[in-house]
Amino acid sequence: MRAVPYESYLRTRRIPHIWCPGCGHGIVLKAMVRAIDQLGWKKDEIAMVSGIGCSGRAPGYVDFNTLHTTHGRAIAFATGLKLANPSLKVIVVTGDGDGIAIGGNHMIHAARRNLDLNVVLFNNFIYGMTGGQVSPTTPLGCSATTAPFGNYEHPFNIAELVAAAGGNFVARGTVYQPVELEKLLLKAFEKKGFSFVEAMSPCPTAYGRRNKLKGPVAMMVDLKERSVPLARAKNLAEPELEGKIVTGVLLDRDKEEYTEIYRKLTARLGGA
Ligand SMILES: Cc1ncc(C[n+]2csc(CCOP(=O)(O)OP(=O)(O)O)c2C)c(N)n1
Ligand code: SF4
Repeated sequence: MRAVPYESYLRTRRIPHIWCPGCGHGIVLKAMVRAIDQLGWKKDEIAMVSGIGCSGRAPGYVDFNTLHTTHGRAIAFATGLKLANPSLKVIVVTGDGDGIAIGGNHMIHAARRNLDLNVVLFNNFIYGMTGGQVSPTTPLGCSATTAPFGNYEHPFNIAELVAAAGGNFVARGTVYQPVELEKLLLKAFEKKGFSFVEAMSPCPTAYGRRNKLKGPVAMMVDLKERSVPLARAKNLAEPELEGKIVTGVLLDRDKEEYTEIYRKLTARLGGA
């Protein structure tokens, strides 16, 4: 059988993966690997770092330099890695729990510093790995093991949070539109400075079953119906955007990158 072009990036001996049937995480990983393949990056120049969660398992399946760290600390490890070796292309894979609950402070400060990291957050609205607890993106009223009568907390709009914190690039895509997602990832990976892609990825097991979304296909249809490209969203009033997922490039700018500022400072002080 003919190998797909990006297959050399995969640790095929680790497959089958652990993700449930219908989980969106594999689609996000495939879009990432296809984007990397288009960029022609060599395996050894990439470091993929994750925390803990179903999303955090992604680096186990790719043949890059990989680091599976502790829950919420992927960005902290990635920061050290990037500062020690700025030539590495450092990609962080995280979940809505890992990246924006326990790891939220690392996220906003890495964005503020505009450190040259490529962060991909797999947003499935729930703590998938631990069986379905509320996360900071669980929609109001939705059911979770820790909210049996419905979630009574407002969720974060993660992409807007990160854009407000700093960084150079913020985008949002869904696994229902994998080609579009791949294009967004490609742009993010090419960007110097902090880039962030929020990839909406269904969790049929811990979120869908509990929220009357009857299976992976229904969850895909839900993503399709709720997605609105940014260009169209700009013509809609706020109430019309309630519950919608705005997709596309939400922020693209060119602030000076952190390791460059740092190197300039150390050079001025007579360091290496
Ligand atoms: C310090 C610490 N606290 C809690 C946990 C338990 N834990 C493991 S994964 C996880 C949540 C994962 O959710 P998310 O990051 O959204 O990823 P998903 O599994 O949904 O992809 C939690 C709470 C842990 N491993 N370490
Ligand atoms: S529990 Fe949810 S997030 Fe985890 S592998 Fe299964 S479907 Fe995916």
